[in-house]
Amino acid sequence: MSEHGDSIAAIATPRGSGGVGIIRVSGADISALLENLKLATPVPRTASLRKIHDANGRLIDEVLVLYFPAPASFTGEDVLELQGHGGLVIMDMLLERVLTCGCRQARPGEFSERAFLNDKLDLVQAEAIADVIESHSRTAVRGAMRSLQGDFSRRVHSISDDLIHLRTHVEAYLDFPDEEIDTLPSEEFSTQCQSLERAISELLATARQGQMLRDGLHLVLAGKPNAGKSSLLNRLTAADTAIVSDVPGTTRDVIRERVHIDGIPIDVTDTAGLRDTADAIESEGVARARQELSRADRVLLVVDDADFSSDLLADLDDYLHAEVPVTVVRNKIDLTGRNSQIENIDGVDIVSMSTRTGDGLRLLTEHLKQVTGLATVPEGVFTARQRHLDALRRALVFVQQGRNLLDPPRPELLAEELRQAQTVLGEITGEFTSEDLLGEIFGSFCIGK
Ligand SMILES: Nc1nc2c(ncn2[C@@H]2O[C@H](COP(=O)(O)OP(=O)(O)OP(=O)(O)O)[C@@H](O)[C@H]2O)c(=O)[nH]1
Ligand SMILES: [Mg+2]
Repeated sequence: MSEHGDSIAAIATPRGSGGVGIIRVSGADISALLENLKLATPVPRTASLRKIHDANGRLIDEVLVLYFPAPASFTGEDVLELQGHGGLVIMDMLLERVLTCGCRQARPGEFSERAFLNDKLDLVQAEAIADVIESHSRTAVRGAMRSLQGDFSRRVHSISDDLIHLRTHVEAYLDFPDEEIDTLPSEEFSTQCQSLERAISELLATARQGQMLRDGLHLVLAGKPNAGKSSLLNRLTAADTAIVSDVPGTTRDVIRERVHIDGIPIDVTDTAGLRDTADAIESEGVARARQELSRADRVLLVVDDADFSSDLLADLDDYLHAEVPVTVVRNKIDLTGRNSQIENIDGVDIVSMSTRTGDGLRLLTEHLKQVTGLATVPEGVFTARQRHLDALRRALVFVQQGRNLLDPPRPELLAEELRQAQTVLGEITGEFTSEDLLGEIFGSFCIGK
């Protein structure tokens, strides 16, 4: 942690061979390190070519040195970057040399953690760094960059400011004797709470899209044996991912693949066909399928069009969870002669298609894009994480509960609910956070970040 201010070092570029490899160092004071490395203090923010020698004076590498003195650096401390030749061994030799000259190896995410602790970034922005690096689509990169630039944080702050304003107003009434409480402008408070609720709900909706953009839609393929689930997985991944055969009960293991549909990440999970079976292994497969069904964002219920009937759907109902939305796929229309189409019958989306010919596949993928809410990615969507959504939901509940305490007026309780709402919002940007949470967030970063 930064309160120690000790110097940390890590290889900041990926392990492997490349033109350039970078060693990053950060510390409250790196003058001792420079001295031990026999480097004259470099001109700040100017590249200079320097030789790095080992303890015996043998040349290790000639490197470009960049020096960012505190506080104008990424971490807010003195930062030194050594750009050497990007080879596995030479990078290890350089790092080892730096480590013996008064640094310790950085923990994963420790540079970003110091940047956060020194107020260079808030928590949302620090998380966005990881998201930018891990993004698998251009849309996700743009979303993560918006979070990194502070778009998400600004909206949290704006709600937080309104909350503080209302709190101050409400708290002004707390010291009033009971008889004067009648003067409490309950209606005005109620209106302000409602406008806060609206603002939080709107932010929640955008953040939900952002979370989908980052984590993807968790889609589970389910249905009777032989319906064509594995064939559909192979179509969606455009690869021979799962074994397909006309033997019912072919798939037993849960198979997960990530696909991108026009840049939208979708985690597709293929499962064992749902049926009662005496086969112990298949039965375990069905148990695992059930488990997957409970965790899905959406289920694609694949049925052989020849068997399609409302009875069949009712039959499978037992495996499904009321809160998980379902799209029915009437597969194998090449055999039944049905047209590919998408319909909504009694609120259930039904796609008719053939995984064999690919007819109707586009209807399905367009439908999946629609349900992610990312079909037309609105300008301004930013990446978000589950923990942000949880915090926004909790903040919303506190404000709603507060508003319910206005009739009869209980300003002290309202003030408490608003205080809690503000604390929860502060958890998003990191104004209020536990050591544990910070450890969890930064621990998931890679070393050198
Ligand atoms: N004609 C036709 N055959 C299909 C289609 N989709 C799948 N099949 C065939 O149906 C059989 C079963 O396909 P799978 O994809 O293995 O079915 P599954 O639902 O994964 O089956 P289990 O893993 O046993 O639960 C295979 O012989 C496929 O070639 C389709 O659209 N048209
Ligand atoms: Mg299968």
